[in-house]
Amino acid sequence: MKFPKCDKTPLGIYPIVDRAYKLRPLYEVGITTAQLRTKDRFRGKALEDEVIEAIAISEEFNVRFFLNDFWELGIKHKAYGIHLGQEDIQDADVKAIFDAGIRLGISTHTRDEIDIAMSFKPSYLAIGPIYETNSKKMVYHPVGIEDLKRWAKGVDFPIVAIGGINSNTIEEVIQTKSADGIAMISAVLEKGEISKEKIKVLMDFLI
Ligand code: 3NM
Repeated sequence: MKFPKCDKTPLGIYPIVDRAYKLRPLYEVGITTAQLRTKDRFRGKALEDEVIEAIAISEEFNVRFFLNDFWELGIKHKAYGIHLGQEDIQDADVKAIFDAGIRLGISTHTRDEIDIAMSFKPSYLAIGPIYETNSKKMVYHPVGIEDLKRWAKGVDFPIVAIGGINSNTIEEVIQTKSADGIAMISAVLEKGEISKEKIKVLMDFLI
């Protein structure tokens, strides 16, 4: 059981948003990978509607859309991929995700978690937090650039770097040549809304 790849184009700048309506402006400036991470904001029908909206917009723009956590809804509505944390991966029906032909991304924070994630043969694995971040309560020290490089050597799956990456730090992450994707929450926002200007600046680093 090996999860499908995410096609040959690098995942690139990979914004994570909390609302489906924030996806369209990302796609309008050329983002090709994104994630919806609503956490506890919605439940029931409101959550499902948000997922349906997110998948519809992503299909319209042919973007690789990953749904965080809600793997049953991801299967039901045919998301491009599902992203799970270390605990979620233990509880999820990973075979059902695989059987649905959906991609799988897994979060990791330590070398041991990388080994656990690799045992699932995912489509990518995320490593973080690379730097300090205020966007998520962190239990681990930042990984840093050197460990990112070191850990990446033993990983033969695409890596997504995450945590504290912004226009000041992205260059250093790119220089490691270890990350296929660079995920970020706060760096694409201005007062909580998507800033196309900030995204354009970030995307320019990848050219
Ligand atoms: N996961 P920002 S760090 C959602 O290390 C998330 O697994 C992380 O937000 C991990 O780009 C993180 O604002 C927050 O730092 C990323």
